[in-house]
Formats: sequence, C-alpha cells, structure tokens
Amino acid sequence: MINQQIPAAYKSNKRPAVMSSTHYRTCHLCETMCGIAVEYEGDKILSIKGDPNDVLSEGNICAKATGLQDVHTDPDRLKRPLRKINGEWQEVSWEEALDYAAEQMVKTQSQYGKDAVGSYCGRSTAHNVGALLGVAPLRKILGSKNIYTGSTVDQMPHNFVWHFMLGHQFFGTVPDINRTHYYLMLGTNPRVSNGAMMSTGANPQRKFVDIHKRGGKTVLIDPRRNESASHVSEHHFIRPNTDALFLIGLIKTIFAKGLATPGRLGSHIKGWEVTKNLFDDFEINDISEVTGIPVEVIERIALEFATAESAICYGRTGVSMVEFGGLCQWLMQVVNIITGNMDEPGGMMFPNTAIDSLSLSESSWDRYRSRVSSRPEFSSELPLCVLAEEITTPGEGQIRGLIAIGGNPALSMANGKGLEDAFDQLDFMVSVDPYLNETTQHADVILPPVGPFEKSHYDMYYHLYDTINWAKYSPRLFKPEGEGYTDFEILRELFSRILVLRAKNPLSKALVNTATSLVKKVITPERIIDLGLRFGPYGPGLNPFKKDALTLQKLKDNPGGVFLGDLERCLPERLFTKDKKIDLAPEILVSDLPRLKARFIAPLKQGSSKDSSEYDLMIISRLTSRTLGWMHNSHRLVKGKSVCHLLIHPEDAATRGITQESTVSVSSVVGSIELPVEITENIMPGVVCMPHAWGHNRPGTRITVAEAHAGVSLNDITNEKVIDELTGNAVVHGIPVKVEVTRLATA
Ligand SMILES: Nc1nc2c(c(=O)[nH]1)N[C@H]1C(S)=C(S)[C@@H](COP(=O)(O)OP(=O)(O)OC[C@H]3O[C@@H](n4cnc5c(=O)[nH]c(N)nc54)[C@H](O)[C@@H]3O)O[C@H]1N2
Ligand SMILES: Nc1nc2c(c(=O)[nH]1)N[C@H]1C(S)=C(S)[C@@H](COP(=O)(O)OP(=O)(O)OC[C@H]3O[C@@H](n4cnc5c(=O)[nH]c(N)nc54)[C@H](O)[C@@H]3O)O[C@H]1N2
Ligand code: SF4
Ligand SMILES: [Mo]
Repeated sequence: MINQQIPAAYKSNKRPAVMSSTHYRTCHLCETMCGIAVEYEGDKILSIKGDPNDVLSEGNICAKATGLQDVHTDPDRLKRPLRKINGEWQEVSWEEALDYAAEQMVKTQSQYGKDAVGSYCGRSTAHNVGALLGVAPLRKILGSKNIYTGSTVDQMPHNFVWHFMLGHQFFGTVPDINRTHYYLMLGTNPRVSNGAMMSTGANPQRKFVDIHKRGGKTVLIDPRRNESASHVSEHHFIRPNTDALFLIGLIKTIFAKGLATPGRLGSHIKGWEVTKNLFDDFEINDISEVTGIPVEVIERIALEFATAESAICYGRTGVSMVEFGGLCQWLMQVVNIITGNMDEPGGMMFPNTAIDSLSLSESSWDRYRSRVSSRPEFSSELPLCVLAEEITTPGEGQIRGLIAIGGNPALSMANGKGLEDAFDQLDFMVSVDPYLNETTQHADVILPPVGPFEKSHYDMYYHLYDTINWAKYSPRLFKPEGEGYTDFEILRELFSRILVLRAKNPLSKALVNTATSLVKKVITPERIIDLGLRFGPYGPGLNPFKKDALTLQKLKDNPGGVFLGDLERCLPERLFTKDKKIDLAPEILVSDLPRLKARFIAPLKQGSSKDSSEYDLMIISRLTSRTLGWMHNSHRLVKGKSVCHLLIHPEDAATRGITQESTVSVSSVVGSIELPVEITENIMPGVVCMPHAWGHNRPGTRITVAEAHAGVSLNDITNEKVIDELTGNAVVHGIPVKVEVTRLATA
C-alpha cells in the first residue's frame, strides 16, 4: 500500500515558498481516471506527468492530461459570470447572475408549469463530483419531466440492457481484462479512447500484450482498421450498424455446436430455452452477406470464444450509437452468459465500489412519455433526440427555459445546428460552463465554475466501471482567485434561491433562508463522500473501531488511491431483479428482433439490399488521441497538422475523382460540410470516417485557440430523427452520405 505525503496545497492565501512541489490527483478528463503528478511552483504549473504510484494507472497517462495546464492558465476561461444584455455579453457579479437565473426559473415555472423548465447535463457533469451532487437536488425541486443528459448520445443502450437483464441501469458488467484469455471487442478504439466503461488507466493496449503472453487472443470488429488494430491478434471489417447480426451468428453457432453452458449461474438464469430458438429466422449465410464477415470467420470466433479458458465480448460506442444499439448490447451479454463467462474471473465482472452509488440511484422505464413524440422515459430521463422538438412545439408543457450544465450539444448532439436553432427560441437559458462556446453562446447567463485544479475530485460515477476495486480522492490544489464558485456551490446557490423565491411570505422566506444557510455550512461534497465511504462496503459503518476501514481521511493519506481487491464473483446475491435471476431474453429486447430482420434480412430476400439512394456511403465517427471535445482550446493539444479530415477508401475515392489533395463536400439529408480527405485502405469500402466535436467556426464564441483550429462539425450532418428506436439513443455512426469533390489542390 502506498502512503505518500499529502502535497502542500494552498491552505491559505499565503503563497508557498518558491520551490516546486508535487500534487497528486486524478485526471478527470475521461473515465480512464489516470493518476497525474502535477509539479507546481506558487500558482504556476510546471509539468503534468503520470503518477507511478497511482493504484490503477501506474504512471500511464495520455497527452490530453498535459492540456490541463493550458486550461489552468487559459485567458478564455471565464472567471466571472456573463449576462447577455441587449445582445451584448457583460460581466456581472455572482449575486446578480445567480439571482437572475433563479428568478427566471421560478417565474417560468409559476407561469407555465414545472415541465416548462428543462435541464441538460453533458459529460463534464459526469466527471465532476460537485456537479453530480449539486444537480440531483436541483432537479428534484424543479420537478420537471424534461431531464436530458449526454447519456442518450452515448451509452444509454448499455444502461437499458443492464436494467432489463440485471435489474438496475448502473449494475454494469466490466471486462476483467487483467485475467482474460480471449478479448473480443466491437466498435471501440482503446488505443485512442483508452478504454470506455472499463477503467484501467491509459494505454490499455499494454493489457493486450499480457493477454497474448498468457496464450490468449484479442479480436477487434470495426468498419475501420483503427489505431487499436495493430495491437490485436486479428481485426475484421464489419459493415456499420450490422453487429447485432454478427452477434446472432456467434450465438447460433455456439448453440448449434453444443458449446453453450451456463456454468455456475445455471439455476439463476431464466429464458435459456427461449433464447436457443430466438434466431431461427437469421441464417448464417445471410448474416455473412450483410455484415461482410465470412461464415468461417464467424464460426471460428464463436468456437474460439466458447472454448477459451475465459472470454469477454465487449463493445462500446460503435455498437451503442447505432440503430440497433440496444440489441447489440443485449446480444453481447448473451454471448458472455451462454459461454459461462458472466461473473467469472477473466469474463465480465462487477466492481464493488467504495461508495455504493447504485443504492443511491434509480432505474425505471416508461413511467411517462415525452410530450411531442411519445418517447418513454428511462430512469427519469428523456432522450436528447426529443429536446429540440420539446422546445419548438407549442402547447402545454413546452420547454421555455433550460439550464445546461457541462456539455456542448451544439457540437456533440446529432443535428447540433437544429438544437442551436431551438435554443434561440427559449425564453431563457442558463449555462453552467467555464467557456463561451457553441452552446453557451445561446444562453442568457453563463455561470462559470472554477478551474480543474481549484476543486476536489472523487469519481462518484466512473468507479462503477473499475477493472479493479479501488478508491481515490484528490483535494483541490489551488484556491481560486477572487470569488470563485465550484459547480457544487453554483448549483447549491440556485437551489436555495429557488426555495427562497418560492416562499409565500416574508416569514417563510426568512425561515427558508436560515435553513438553507445552515444546510450550506453542513453539507459539502467532502462530507457526502466521507459518509458514502463510511457506510459503503469497506467503511467502518457504525463501528468506529473497525480496523483499516475506509474513510475520507484514509484516502487523503493515500494520494495514489487505495487498492481494495480484484473483482470478485457476486451473483446471484447482488442481482437487482426481483426474482434474483438474470433475464437472458427480456421481452422488450426480443421484440426488437423483427425490426432487425425487416431492416437487413427482408431486403436481402427480396433482392433489394443494394442501396440505390444518392447517399451511397456511410459515415462513422472517430476520436483523435490528443483531443477531446472541450479541450480544443488547449494550444498544446491542437497544435500541428489538423486532424479534421475525411478517411475514404481508394476505390471510393477513385470513382469520385477524389485525390489525396482534394477537398470534398459530405452531404446528408440534414446538411453539408466541407473538409480535406485522407485516402486510406484502413477504412472499409463504402464507409467514410471523420472526427466529431470540431466546427468551432460559429460566430459569437470566445475560444480563441479552438477558433483558429476550427474544423467542421460532423453533427451538422447527423440526424436527430434517426435513433435506436428501442432505447431512443442518438445514432451518429452509419449515417448515409454523399461525397463529392469541391476542390482539387492546384499546387
Ligand atoms: N482521445 C479521446 N479519448 C476519449 C474521448 C475523446 O473525446 N478523445 N472520449 C471519451 C468518451 S466520452 C468515450 S464515450 C469513449 C469512447 O470510447 P470508444 O468507443 O473506444 O471510442 P471510439 O473511438 O468512439 O470508438 C468507436 C469505434 O467504433 C467504430 N464503429 C463505428 N460504427 C461501428 C459499427 O457499426 N460497428 C462496429 N463494430 N464499430 C463501429 C469506429 O470506427 C471506432 O473505431 O472515449 C473516451 N476517451
Ligand atoms: N458524431 C458523434 N457525436 C458524438 C460522439 C461521437 O462519437 N460521434 N460521442 C458522444 C459521446 S460518447 C459523448 S461523451 C459526447 C460528449 O459531448 P459533450 O458532453 O457535449 O462534451 P464536450 O463537447 O466535451 O463538452 C463539455 C462541456 O463541458 C464544459 N466544461 C469543462 N469543464 C467543466 C466543468 O468543470 N464544469 C462544467 N460545468 N462544465 C465544464 C466545456 O466547456 C464544454 O462546454 O459526444 C457525443 N457525440
Ligand atoms: S486517458 Fe488521458 S485524458 Fe483519460 S484520464 Fe488518462 S490521462 Fe486523462
Ligand atoms: Mo462518452
């Protein structure tokens, strides 16, 4: 166990002696949760490196962490609230900005009802303990059904499947990558993303080397030979959106060859017999034709998977933000379960987090529906694909005000431009965000939280995806200059102001004021974290003498985190289903199979599978290793050659007269963008690919570095109307497009 000294953080306004010190914390940029060592002198950061003593990442980090140094000093990062007055931004006091925001929310709700004020949270909320703890009570008192998050343009199909199979949206399976012998990956690029919904520290490909060393195998299924492909045993192209069929091919083969075995969990699985016969309508030759993967490859992978000592079938955004995201996530679990790899070392397992965030969160389906297109709620959220229509469609319950926290949906949501138009129709919009960017420019008031080193950190959410059991807390390093508010403080201030404004008379106002002031003093993120740890599985509970029990103090004493053990078997006890059984064939998922059949198999049988539409290519997204959405304002991350170009196969380029120097237009039914190309055999014929989260060319933003490296936004041409009909998740991969040359270089 490591026991480093707590770094000498600012405890008062006094500057430390001019001598560098090192501060240890978690990089909060992505779910990989790497440990960083921040060397600093006074309030200056000198370097950001990997922390070799970090329990999870052991010194591994990626380039993006170094960009945090730029965020710390970024002159564009807002330090004071902005308010739009007569169309012009003006810096205003916190008092004025918070009062204004709270008044607008109260006024709108009292005039038009609770649902008239919506909320949206992006990814910077999930990576932010203060925002997570602050937004929950705010949503409660707002009482609006219009709750939206970035989850529905991301991982909602995973949550959906866990809800129906295991009983809770967050009771999620995590690949036991440290012990597996066969790692089958679909639609993920760990070399660049560093692993998603499976936190193992940066450079997860080092774990592939270990798998190969123990005689195991790694297999990647992806329409692009992505950056991870050269690190795996084999890669196969697949036609976008068809993975559900590939998975059906695996399942059919496993059953047909008599290799299905429920293992230890046999009596705790229901739906086994039903599952066996579910896929009779899908023939392996058809599957091969549609997916583009030869029959013998499908059958061989099935055989290898089922007979491996341990195996994992895992897939991420490439099999989530697609038209059959829910089916893909379900079928992957079926593959794991019927081969006895569920809740077994080297298979899919469940972390036991230090704070039991599962018992603090809810899981529900279809208790109510969205007003305009009747989409079901999932765990109190409506899908982001209906936000624009809920704002623009008149009628009772129309959204007239919005609070948007830590997300940039103008670039990250399908048809971002359409969403921007909708924002402009709101009576008011409040943004809790440190930048004046493509989304926040539509707000009436921006409430900027303090910088990344000016607040403490605990991964309340992402520990749910740990590949080992561990916990880590990072204190704040710097005291903010002047009057700085953390996300927690901003949301808490809005919460108390709304309560005070709602009080009916001066006496109740005074009472509410006193009560909220008292609560403010007592309730801090640190107190909540400490309580969560104390009453979590490793805490002392009510026994103050329990030896080695986990408390916040213990985490403070171990800045590299505390190791709490390898993942352990926990089923059936921890199942959240009422009957304590895993549902292998939930009806709602089974009933989506005809949609899959109608989409791919029926046209094949009718001989009409070839698309004759002018939109004859499919576009998919990619991430780039040095960047991440909102970090495009970091000079050290975006400098050098632009990454915003379109990958196209030589055959597709040739038929369109495209050369390496061309600029092309990419058009869909929604819109058109223009960008340079890279002709490469690393993309499947018929598919093109570009990064998302670019397009910093909108007027009215104040992100100087990003504007100078603008690129174009992929989500200007994706379509919010194309969704996974089952889960409501947005579709950003496999969008039909047309590509044409607009310019050939003359040089
Ligand atoms: N550098 C960097 N790292 C990040 C982030 C970032 O912005 N930048 N973001 C973080 C976040 S929020 C997330 S959610 C994760 C995402 O983590 P990943 O899902 O691992 O990352 P992606 O690169 O989006 O990988 C998706 C892959 O799916 C493929 N794909 C597209 N369509 C299909 C399909 O129909 N079938 C199959 N089989 N594959 C398909 C794409 O070619 C791509 O290789 O990354 C995290 N890490
Ligand atoms: N086409 C396409 N679209 C995609 C994807 C794709 O692969 N392809 N991926 C999807 C995925 S997986 C994700 S996660 C989303 C990401 O999309 P978003 O959730 O929109 O994430 P970002 O674009 O990074 O925007 C983050 C916002 O948080 C703000 N911010 C930064 N730090 C803080 C803070 O401490 N507090 C607060 N309150 N705000 C802060 C930033 O200024 C920025 O406005 O995009 C999705 N959209
Ligand atoms: S992979 Fe990179 S961005 Fe993600 S937590 Fe690690 S260092 Fe930070
Ligand atoms: Mo994400």
